[in-house]
Amino acid sequence: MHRAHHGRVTSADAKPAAATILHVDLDAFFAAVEQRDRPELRGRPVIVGGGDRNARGVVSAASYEARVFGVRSAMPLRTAGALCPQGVFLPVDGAKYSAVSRQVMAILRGFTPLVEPVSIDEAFLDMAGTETLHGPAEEAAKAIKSAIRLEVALSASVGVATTKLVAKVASELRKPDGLVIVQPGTEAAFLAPLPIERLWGVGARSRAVLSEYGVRTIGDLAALPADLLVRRFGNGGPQLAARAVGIDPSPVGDGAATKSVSHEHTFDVDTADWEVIERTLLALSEGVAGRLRASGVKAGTVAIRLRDSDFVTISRQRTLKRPTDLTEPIWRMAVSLVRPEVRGMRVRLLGVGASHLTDREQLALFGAEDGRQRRAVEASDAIRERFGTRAITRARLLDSSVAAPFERDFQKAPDAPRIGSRPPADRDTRAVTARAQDAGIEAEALDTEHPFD
Ligand code: DCP
Ligand code: MG
Repeated sequence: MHRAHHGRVTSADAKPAAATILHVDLDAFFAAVEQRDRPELRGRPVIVGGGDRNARGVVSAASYEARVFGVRSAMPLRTAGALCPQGVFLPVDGAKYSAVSRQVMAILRGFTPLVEPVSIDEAFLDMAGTETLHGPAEEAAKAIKSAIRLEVALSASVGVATTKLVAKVASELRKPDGLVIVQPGTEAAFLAPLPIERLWGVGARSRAVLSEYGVRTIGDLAALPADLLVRRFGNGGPQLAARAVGIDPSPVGDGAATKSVSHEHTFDVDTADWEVIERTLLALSEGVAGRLRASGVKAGTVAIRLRDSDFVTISRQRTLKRPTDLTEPIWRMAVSLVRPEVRGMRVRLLGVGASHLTDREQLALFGAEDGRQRRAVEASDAIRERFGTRAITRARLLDSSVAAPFERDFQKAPDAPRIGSRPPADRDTRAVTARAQDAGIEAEALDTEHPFD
């Protein structure tokens, strides 16, 4: 009889782990905030993004009234305008939404210290050990939903399960205002009938491979022979099989364990144009530096990742003279690491990462600060928070085809699960995919010191 010493008990003879993990996701977040603040918009189709049905750009959020017309996030505003002529189009008020986001995260932290924000409007919580305070996780979930309604007048959907993966799938199932509890031991049965698109962490590329085998539901995937998955997905195969039955060992982390941050961009068309490569590195470095600043840490090491048209991938990393959270030094280092490698290569993917993170306060003791540059950067962060990412963009980025990193910069750790040695672009969750269309960039924060494995 074997029982795990730590964490979840997995052996068959043991009692299944309790469902203590919650995934909380606000409903139609940006649109709901606008409807909250302007009662005349309640019950009407509200579309946030651009502020004008004829504007360029995409929909950030659509109220559920607008979704009836087929309007969705990441859809061009003009398409939304055509689908929903009576829609109310509003600009993105990034500062307001991030302030509300912070309020919501604070409410969540009132229920458990183990809160892992995933994006501006969603977080994982682990309620283990809070039962005497909040009762079983189901009760806690209800209390959290009412607290959010009472304190910030918004509605949230919650999934409760034994793993982050299943909780995430569960919260999406009955939106808006949903509460879905998946009892321990029923994870595989819960997932089986759902379309494979719902399986968090399985990207479009993997799905394309799986469709060759007629996989439409998560249950179809669970039924595939293990050796086939290994043949087609390598190291990722076993993890894919595990995810199909709801197994996900990743703990709810409060971000303290984040050891590196990275941003990646896959080009629509592979490029050998050094101008484009340099600009892309700048956009990526800006994203990485923004995330470092948001978490109050500096990086000692910069890493790059480079993939060519033949999918050959290389990583290089080098230590900085002094740790930084500024775009410029990260970009310079990234450029110097990439330059010698690209000769004639058609680049498919570029990544910039930062690791060996240290607390900013710790560093300030050593006086390793460039005051002027810091003040400029902090001013631009403030503007970014007030007006959204696009308000401030370096001249070099202006004519770039690469969008500025999405305004989640100031949020913590947007994270996509990693599946083994995953084929490229395989980590897109629904949320990350949607945003990646907006930003053209994927981001992650990892608990490893090697941003690119
Ligand atoms: N967002 C964005 N661009 C995207 C996707 C999302 O700007 N392509 C922003 C607007 C959303 C917020 O992030 O309101 C949260 O994203 P969600 O995916 O959680 O979408 P919603 O909260 O709007 O709707 P749902 O009720 O489906 O969660
Ligand atoms: Mg949401």
